[in-house]
Amino acid sequence: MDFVRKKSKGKYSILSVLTFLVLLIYTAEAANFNQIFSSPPIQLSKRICQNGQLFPGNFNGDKEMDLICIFNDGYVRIYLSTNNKYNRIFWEGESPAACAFSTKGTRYVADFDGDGYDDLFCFDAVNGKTTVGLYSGSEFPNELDWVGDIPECKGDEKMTYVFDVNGDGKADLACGEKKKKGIDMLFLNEFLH
Ligand SMILES: [Ca+2]
Ligand SMILES: [Ca+2]
Ligand SMILES: [Ca+2]
Repeated sequence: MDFVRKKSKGKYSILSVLTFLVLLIYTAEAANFNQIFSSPPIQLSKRICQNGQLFPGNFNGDKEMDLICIFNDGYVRIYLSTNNKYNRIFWEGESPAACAFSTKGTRYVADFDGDGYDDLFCFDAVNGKTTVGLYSGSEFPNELDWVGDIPECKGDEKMTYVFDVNGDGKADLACGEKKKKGIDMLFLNEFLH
């Protein structure tokens, strides 16, 4: 009996230790979670991009992400991140690369020439028309830098993705079919300065 009791005590103590460790892990995870957005929110002085489509992007080459707002008619506004605020319009104007030519066009904001400034890419899945407008560092020029046709990605059933596949600093294009939920084709960016 003594032997059984001793064994039983050992078993309970191991369980207690395990329970304690599990609780400790959960508590640590909860503490980490609470620290992510625990500060009070920063109130912006005005509403940004009302009725427009908003994207993060970098338009002055620093590490802070700026904002670009594109309206349906192709009008563009860029707000630089300054001390975690977006108080001032840095540049605004019309850009033919802002996807105003068709409501079916999908806009992407990424760096297509590798200069550290994000650019505009518009892909119209219906007619396959693809345009790129390169940001100069101070503005979007009033003309397109590239116009092309990518029939392989054309069609309402297709999905397009823009990201830098090979890490050369220039955004590439991937496409696939919506119903298969995956990509099956890559187009590498061959832009040369
Ligand atoms: Ca920036
Ligand atoms: Ca660029
Ligand atoms: Ca690339």
